[in-house]
Amino acid sequence: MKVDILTLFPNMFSSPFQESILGKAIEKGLIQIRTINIRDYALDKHQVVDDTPYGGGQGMVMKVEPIARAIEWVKSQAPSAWTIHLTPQGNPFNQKMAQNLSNRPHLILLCGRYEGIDERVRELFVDEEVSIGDYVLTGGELAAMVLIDAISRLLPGVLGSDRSAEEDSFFQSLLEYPQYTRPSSFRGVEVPEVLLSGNHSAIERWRRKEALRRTSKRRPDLLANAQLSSEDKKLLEEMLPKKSDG
Ligand code: 4GX
Repeated sequence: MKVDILTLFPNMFSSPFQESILGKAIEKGLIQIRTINIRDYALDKHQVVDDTPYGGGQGMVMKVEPIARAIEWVKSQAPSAWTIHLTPQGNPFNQKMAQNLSNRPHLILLCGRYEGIDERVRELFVDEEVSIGDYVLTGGELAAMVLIDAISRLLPGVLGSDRSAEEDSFFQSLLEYPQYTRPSSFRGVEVPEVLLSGNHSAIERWRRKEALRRTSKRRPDLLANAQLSSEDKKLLEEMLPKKSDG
């Protein structure tokens, strides 16, 4: 997958993409990321990219021409690239969107600053607006990184192959079950006995039940949309609330 990031702050992207899983994916060529400085596409000699809003009001608005020229430059190489604007006005980002976007060969991520971008950018060049949540960032850069991180781990070869299979089916749209590793006792808190039992079907059942417990307690909205088997419904019914779930 190719990703072009249009930003006024390309340096923000250097270290997150050098580390760990994302760094390896880039090294392996599974994902190609470029940053494009919108300022390089400004037309005047002072490379101005913002201006005061028509109608008055606070702050500055990103000018249409530099963004238009930057997008058109990318599109001249990749006409079918899909252009996303990161903004709190967009569709809320979720795993389903990450999955759909992971099938696109080329993304353009447009990161705005100030009070936003001239509306004509959206009208003429943007295919989709995406929000990573109901809070206000200082710019779209961190939101773009969130998208890239969530999408990259779904690309073939980025994680172990067995990982994605599990995610797809059984545990989709449930919260995760609790995890433990050694030691089996820490400051008087014991690892649940079943996990030490070696009884794999009992372990599976316990994990499913704990995932259901957490989801019903913390995110009942997710449970309403989950595909539950009759066994799941039985597990939910026999469940007593646990103190540790609040
Ligand atoms: N999920 N921001 C965009 C500039 C801006 C201001 C007003 C449009 C209108 C964000 C988010 C986010 C901060 C990116 C403001 N754009 N992006 N930026 N939440 O908060 O994606």
